[in-house]
Amino acid sequence: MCHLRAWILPVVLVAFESRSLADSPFVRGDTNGDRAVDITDAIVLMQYLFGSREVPCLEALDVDEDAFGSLNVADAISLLDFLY
Ligand SMILES: [Ca+2]
Ligand SMILES: [Ca+2]
Repeated sequence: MCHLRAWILPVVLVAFESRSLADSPFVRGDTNGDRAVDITDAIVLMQYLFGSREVPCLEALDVDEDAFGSLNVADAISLLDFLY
């Protein structure tokens, strides 16, 4: 029984590690693609909305995950609400 546990635990840990943030295709709200979500992302989102910036992943900008997947000021407000 102990041998079974010793074998299962590393497999479970590897399974959880494989779902880490680094392996996900994008982080919702990480608008600049640096794998962190902070105030810079809200600024980048607003810059994108007003046409002065390109972003690496449009899905990351849909912070509020509305039914239509639309990108607008509500996403920036949701991001700021999440941060503060
Ligand atoms: Ca970021
Ligand atoms: Ca949205």
